[in-house]
Amino acid sequence: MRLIQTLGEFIINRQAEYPGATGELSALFSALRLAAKVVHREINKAGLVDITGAAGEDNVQGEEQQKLDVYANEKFKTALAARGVVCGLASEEEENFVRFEEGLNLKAKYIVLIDPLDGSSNIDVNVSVGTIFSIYKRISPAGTPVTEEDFLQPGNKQVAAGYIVYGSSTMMVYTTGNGVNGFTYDPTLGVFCLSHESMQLPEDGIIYSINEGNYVHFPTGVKKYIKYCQVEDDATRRPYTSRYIGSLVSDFHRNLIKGGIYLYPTSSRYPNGKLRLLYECNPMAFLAEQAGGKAVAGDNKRIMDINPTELHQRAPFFVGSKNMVEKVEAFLREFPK
Ligand code: AHM
Ligand code: MG
Repeated sequence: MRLIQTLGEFIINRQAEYPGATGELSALFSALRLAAKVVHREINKAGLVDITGAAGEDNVQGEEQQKLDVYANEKFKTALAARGVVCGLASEEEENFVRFEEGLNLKAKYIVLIDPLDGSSNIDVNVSVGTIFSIYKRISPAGTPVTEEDFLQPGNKQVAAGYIVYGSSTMMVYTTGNGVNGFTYDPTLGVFCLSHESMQLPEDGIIYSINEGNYVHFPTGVKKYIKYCQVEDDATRRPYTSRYIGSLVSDFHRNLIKGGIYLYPTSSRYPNGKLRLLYECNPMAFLAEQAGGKAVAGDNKRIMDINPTELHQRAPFFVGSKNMVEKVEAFLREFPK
């Protein structure tokens, strides 16, 4: 019988490979997976909330039901603040970064950037959503309050990044810069189990994911690429398949496993792109690169080399199979306007 390896065991085993590791990152991951389980539980009964509400009851926590993205934000924030290993957090749900200064937190070295519930507009229709996280070491000295500078670091400084996808099963996929591993949640045991070891993004794929409804607003290079995807050519397995969930985590996850490309370019509606650099693009870029893929904001513009200037900064985003991303870059190079 093959033994199950839980996420907790996997992290402890890996930690042994890093002499001098203090266990702080392991504690941080333990907070992430606890919050993930709570959010998983809540999302799984999202459709029931109105029913219990109609009976005049509060939800199971005895609280007034909150929007799930606010709920997820609170759960991750509370879990991360409780371990004494994180000194600050920035979230899509909060305008400013939050300082954790109680107890050991002030002296902690890690900061976390998070999108607690990405694609939350999909919840009402029972479509997968996700949590995205990105972890850095602070720049400011331990023992002092974190500053904005701690959060405005380029993606190439990430210590770890990952996501949780609340899909037909719930999974956590993460990297600490040493490959990408995926863990599927077994709700009967209450643990994440190693299910996808050393994930590799296929160099080529046949799936392209983009909100094609915005076609008229896209830059010419992107329009040309879309047309390229749709042309018949047996040698390159075209026309490709179009798949767009509208939930970055789910679209990325599918492409990671099957091979493909996700595109959110600039448009007249979103002149800088829609996705947020620090807690959407950078963590996905880190995962993509660690799995052998590529992530750029345009031709020859590596996402992880962008120096951020704002917490909620947006960036155009092209991520996925290396050869597919390079093809888009070629079109953007040829049609720069
Ligand atoms: P959100 O963080 O407000 O949920 O927005 C991010 C989401 C991504 O998950 C998704 O890929 C994209 O926005 C979809 O945008 P659009 O509806 O414009 O295609
Ligand atoms: Mg988001």
